[in-house]
Amino acid sequence: MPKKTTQLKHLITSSQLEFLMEAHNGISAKIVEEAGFKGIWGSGLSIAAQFGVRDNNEASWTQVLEVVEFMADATQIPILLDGDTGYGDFNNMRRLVNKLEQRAVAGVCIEDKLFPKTNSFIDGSAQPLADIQEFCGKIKAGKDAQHDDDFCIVARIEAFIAGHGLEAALQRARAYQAAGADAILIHSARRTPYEVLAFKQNWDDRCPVIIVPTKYYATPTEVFREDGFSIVIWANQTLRSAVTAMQKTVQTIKQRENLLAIEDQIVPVAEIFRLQGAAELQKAEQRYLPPRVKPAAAIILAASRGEQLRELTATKPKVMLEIAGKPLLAHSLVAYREIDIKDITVVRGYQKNTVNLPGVHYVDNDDYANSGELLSLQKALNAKFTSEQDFVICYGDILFKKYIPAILCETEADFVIAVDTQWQESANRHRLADYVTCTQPSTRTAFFQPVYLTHMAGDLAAQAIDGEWMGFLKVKQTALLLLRETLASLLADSRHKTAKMPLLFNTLIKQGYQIRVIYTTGHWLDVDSLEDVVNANALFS
Ligand code: SPV
Ligand code: MG
Repeated sequence: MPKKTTQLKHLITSSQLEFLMEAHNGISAKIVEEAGFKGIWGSGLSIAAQFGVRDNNEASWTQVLEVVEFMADATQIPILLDGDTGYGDFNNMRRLVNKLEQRAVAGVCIEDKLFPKTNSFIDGSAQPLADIQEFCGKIKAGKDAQHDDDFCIVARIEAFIAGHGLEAALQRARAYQAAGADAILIHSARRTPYEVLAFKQNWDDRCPVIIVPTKYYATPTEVFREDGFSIVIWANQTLRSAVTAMQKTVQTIKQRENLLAIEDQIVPVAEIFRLQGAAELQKAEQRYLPPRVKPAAAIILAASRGEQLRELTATKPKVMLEIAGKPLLAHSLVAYREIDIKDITVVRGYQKNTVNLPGVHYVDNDDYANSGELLSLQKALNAKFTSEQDFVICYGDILFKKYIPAILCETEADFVIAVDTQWQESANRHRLADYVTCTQPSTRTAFFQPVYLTHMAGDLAAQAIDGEWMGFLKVKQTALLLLRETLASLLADSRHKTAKMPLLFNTLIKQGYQIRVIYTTGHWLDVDSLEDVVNANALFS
């Protein structure tokens, strides 16, 4: 595609009638381009209006420059900026031309009035015109300043607007053309095109002539084509139609206090995203950003009653027992959410209707009385899990510090478990616990080398024990299939219906898979007995 300056030059010099359509910001420029226009009119009136100020140089020239830069960034077609009077004398004009070139604006049109100017349609005859020689100097300075030979400077003649006749307009036009103008814009505020037609017929085609038929809009475009005009500028209809639409929409919303009446009349938000090029950014993100890791999910196994707690669990399972003012399960939910695990599935069974904390997915194991943890886990996996995220499996009846699941999530391995080195406490109290033997005991070297589980059981000999499993298992997304298959083959054997998690671990190990161990010490509590409930409350007091 040719440079924008070259494109504009071609439009101006082509032998056929061309059109520039007004735009006043990035999105309107894009809309003009998508409609198929070959060029854009950066209207001074419209740019001022979108700022909410008057067309009297109230917006500074650098503010206009900012807007036109957004317009140029948003489009591939050339922009002819309405540069008013050049915002000063010849020196300001030179700087303007350079700045426009730097911002990929293809050309500028300056009008022979005085700074600060007023829009031609507001009391035009009262507006003094520039001195011809002074204006010629401005054109020359602009042409001398441009670095790109194809940058265009259009000289706009306001003689008709100011009430002067054809001869005055032609005299100015000749002088401006001789000073180097690439085209003449002959402006008129009449309802009929006769002024501009007379100008064109007497001009002798010394250089291309541009018109703005805002007031003589009823003239068939064929007339302009036949008379050999170079460009017609539709100077402000984009802005005006936007104002019509905005007024209608906001008035309706104000009256109805509801969006129903307008929703189908306006573009969807998706269309705004398209115009902004949101899809390109998404593609670029895939290319340049590190892959986005979906936060881990959690599965909390909470189907059993907790018989040891007797009457405390007569009407609700132990995960719903109050500890420090809220259900035991709620403590887990808080901890997980604090480490950004928000996708939480709870498997419930006993008195399931009482397990009703908000913001979690529930999966029911209605056969809780005759089944074990592996079946509950299988139900959870079947219910919702896909291999898009890692997940942590844990029991619902434990209290823990959030760093424990957090460390598991950060550990790069298919299966990771947390093991408490203070296993003697449980052993001394003769409580049920899952003890582990590992590839190394917890020592300084174990801190630097990965440790793996070799066996897990409730009845290991004391000398074989390296710690107690805390009830947490992190599974990497890539190991989901393996976990599903292993569970399926175990549970296909009806003897395993009541099986617990250690069977899963030992089976995986037997099959040659590794279960990484993270040693930590304390900071968790398994709530199994009345004594545990008391201790748990004490933890928070
Ligand atoms: C503009 O669009 O700002 C113009 C053209 O200068 S007109 O408003 O028709 O004078
Ligand atoms: Mg203007």
